[in-house]
Amino acid sequence: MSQDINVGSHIWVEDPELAWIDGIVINTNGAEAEIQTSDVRTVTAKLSKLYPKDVEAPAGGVDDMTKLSYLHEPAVLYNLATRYEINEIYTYCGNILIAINPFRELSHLYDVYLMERYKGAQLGELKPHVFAIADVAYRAMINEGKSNSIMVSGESGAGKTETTKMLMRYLAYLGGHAAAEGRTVERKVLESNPVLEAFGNAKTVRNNNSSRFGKFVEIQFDERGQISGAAIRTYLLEKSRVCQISDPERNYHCFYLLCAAPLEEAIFRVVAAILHLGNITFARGEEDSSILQDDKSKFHLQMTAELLMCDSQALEVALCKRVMITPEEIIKRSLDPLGATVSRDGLAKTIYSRLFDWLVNKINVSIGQDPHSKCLIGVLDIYGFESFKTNSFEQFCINFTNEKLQQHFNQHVFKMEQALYKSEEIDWSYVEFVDNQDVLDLIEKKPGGIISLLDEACMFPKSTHETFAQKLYQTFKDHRRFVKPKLARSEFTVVHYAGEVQYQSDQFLDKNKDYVVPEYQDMLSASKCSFVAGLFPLLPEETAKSGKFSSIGSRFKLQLQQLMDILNSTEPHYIRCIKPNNELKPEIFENVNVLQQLRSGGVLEAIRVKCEGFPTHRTFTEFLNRFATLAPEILEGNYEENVACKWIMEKMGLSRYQMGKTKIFLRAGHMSELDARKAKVLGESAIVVQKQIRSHL
Ligand code: AOV
Ligand code: MG
Repeated sequence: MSQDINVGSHIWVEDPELAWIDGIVINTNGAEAEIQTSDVRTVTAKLSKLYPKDVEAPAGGVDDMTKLSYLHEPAVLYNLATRYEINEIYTYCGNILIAINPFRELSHLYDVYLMERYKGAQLGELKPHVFAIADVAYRAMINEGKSNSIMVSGESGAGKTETTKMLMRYLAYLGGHAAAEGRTVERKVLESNPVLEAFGNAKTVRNNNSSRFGKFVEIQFDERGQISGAAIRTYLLEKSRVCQISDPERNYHCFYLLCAAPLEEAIFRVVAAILHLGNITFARGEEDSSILQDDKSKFHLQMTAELLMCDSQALEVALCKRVMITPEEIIKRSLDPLGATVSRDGLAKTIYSRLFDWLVNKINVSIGQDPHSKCLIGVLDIYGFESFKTNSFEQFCINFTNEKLQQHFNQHVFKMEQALYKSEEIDWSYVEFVDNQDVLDLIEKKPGGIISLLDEACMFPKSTHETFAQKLYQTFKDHRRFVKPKLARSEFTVVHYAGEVQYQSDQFLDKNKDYVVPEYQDMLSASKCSFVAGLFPLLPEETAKSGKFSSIGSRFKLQLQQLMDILNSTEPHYIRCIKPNNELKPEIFENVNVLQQLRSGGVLEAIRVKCEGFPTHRTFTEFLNRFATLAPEILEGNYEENVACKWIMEKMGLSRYQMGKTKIFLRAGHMSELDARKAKVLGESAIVVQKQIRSHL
């Protein structure tokens, strides 16, 4: 860039506070430049660190990054900031949509009138919008008979869940049953959102309505393109929140809803029981045993038992004692108050997660699946990358998920694009990008990855979190994505694609064990409330006895792999949500913060690939099937397919495309241009035919 920079040049220069600031070069010695910044300061910087500023850039920014005349980090950032200021929260980057959280109602953006306008419109014809992405996915599914998926990503509070709801509303609009009576499938799908949010969302420091579970909604369509069923899959609900919250965070919304308006219904019995359960406290009894602390605790125990319709005596024993089975005998060991508290929390978490799974299942049954559906659109709303002061097993799993999705994104945008160019032998110089396969290996490789080592530790009775951490330090001492923090005894750091995260391993072992204490299992499956008993179905004799360890981490890994398999069989679309500030307030756009998200989400790299590359490719046959009408003369002659494709492009005056071995590669904008021409030609010929018909009448 530096060769174009002289005295008088308008440039961007790095700034510690604003990330980038614009200015004019007032002096240069060939290696460095003196710059007057727009906030009237004089700074010096290396020429190689400066970027040219487009002085003719449109005042309101551009709606697609690929239209920027200078494509670099400051231009991208400035474009987003400019647009955000005038409430343009959506911007394309080729066919990726960037959505910046407005933190204010923009209801005019989502009304039915607008939905109607986006219906069938070409991408880029109207302003960038979530509806446009959903529309593209829907058309692609109809036209190509292939499943599509829309992946919404971004950090906590960036707007993923809100975006997902808009997508679902629009898809329901497109595939809805206009004149149907009663509650249609699409209504039920939409109505599932508030229920899931009540039980799966909570206030956190990052987001007042943070999803504490991952969600993949699979909307099934019939051959007429109407919604015929749906399935909601959920991932890893954060169970610990039921018993452990740090101010100012809150527990799941449903607990407060219950307090605000007590409801009869079996579900709320269970929610209320969990609340009472949490109020039971223990004091030290004889020797190392524990007893209920006071009359209040006795009352709460009584209430819990009543609500769960189980025996209060059995509940008390189950909380305070633990049955130990040794080869010789069965002993009942007393738990000390701390042990009893841990046991109480374990029970609360188990009941809550069973309740959540039950709800999801109930919703799925009520919506109904279409076993004949061949095409679906999947919408993925999964927890964003998290890095807190203390990060535990939950953050580990969440960040693992994000690594997986990042790889999918990388693979799609970068690897597949490049591999294709290469196999088609078209001219393409490689674009560097950060691959994260090494982090994934570190986490999930079998054997030897962190999850495997954690499972081993869980199965070995003598291990503690410290021995587990030591094992990690030993195994990964030379891994470039693993760091042992200074003086650490049980913490470890993973260098994720989006930054370093330090994990506290102390609860990893407990949290990885998926285990229901048999006493609880027996007590609850014997509940007189059929709903409660139903949450704890009797286990087959062997599984109950063997006490075999089942690992949450490994099961989650498997679930994630299944999700990736589904995603890999679809045509993906991406929406990158950005959180403009950490105050959760409108009109604040923090440059450094946004830039970090653009970098870590791979948006900047994707922009480069998209612009430099060829966003659309079609086999020669596909291309001719679609556009032969533009040059009917080629149907007469006996041309080779690639010659015919070239002919069409030249006839339309389009250049800078490339011919591969089997495919034609189009630049951004070519496809819509061709489609528009085709529509015009078809319109004209329809008029001719109509005229002919009329003349015969
Ligand atoms: P998240 O899903 O990405 O976080 P949400 O979708 O819950 O984030 O968005 C957080 C909040 O931002 C919402 O409650 C809204 O107040 C506001 N918001 C987001 N998008 C819009 C929009 N398009 N228009 C108006 N307000 C919006 V998490 O689930 O925490 O990762 O785990
Ligand atoms: Mg969310």
